[in-house]
Amino acid sequence: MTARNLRLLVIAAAFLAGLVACLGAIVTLSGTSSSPMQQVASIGGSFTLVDQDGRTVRDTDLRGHPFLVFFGFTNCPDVCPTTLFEVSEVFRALGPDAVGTRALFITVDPERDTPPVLKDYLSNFDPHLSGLTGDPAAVAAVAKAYRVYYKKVPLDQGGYTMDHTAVVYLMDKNGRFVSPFNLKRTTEAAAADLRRYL
Ligand SMILES: [Cu+2]
Repeated sequence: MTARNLRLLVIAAAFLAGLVACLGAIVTLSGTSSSPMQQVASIGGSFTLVDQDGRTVRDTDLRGHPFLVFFGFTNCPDVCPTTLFEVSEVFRALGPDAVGTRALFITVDPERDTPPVLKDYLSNFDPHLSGLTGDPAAVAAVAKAYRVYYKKVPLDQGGYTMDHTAVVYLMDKNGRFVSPFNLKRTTEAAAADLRRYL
């Protein structure tokens, strides 16, 4: 690589970092403001999916409960199990208050993540976590509503993995987006934050 190319690369990286920082600031600001930006306010919405026990779950079933939502897939090697573990720790810290809230793990890989697969996978985590799946169109619609990107990526050795957005969303008891939910803090601080919305 020439010095010029390297410099261009550094400039591009700095630009992208700035862009990400800006977006983060927008999301954070509108999380606390009473007049959220239209775009951010429209995160979330109605859905009809199926949980790990084969029961139909609609967004309206969650009214009255703040909830966390994140998207992933059971074959995920790293980010998803880490997130599920961290969310499980938050629910454990909530103690009896955990019954007033929920966490939804929505698969972006409905082809492989059927209800029995989700049930088996979630047995490793806190029981307040629900795994949701559905037909590919229903999953695509809910991902779009949450502005989640996901894409199938073929593997060299055959099969595939999934690229996906790894944001955990905090939704209030009316199903409205509050802010991204920060898990990179103490479990107690995260639990206290969630408790405020009960
Ligand atoms: Cu993942």
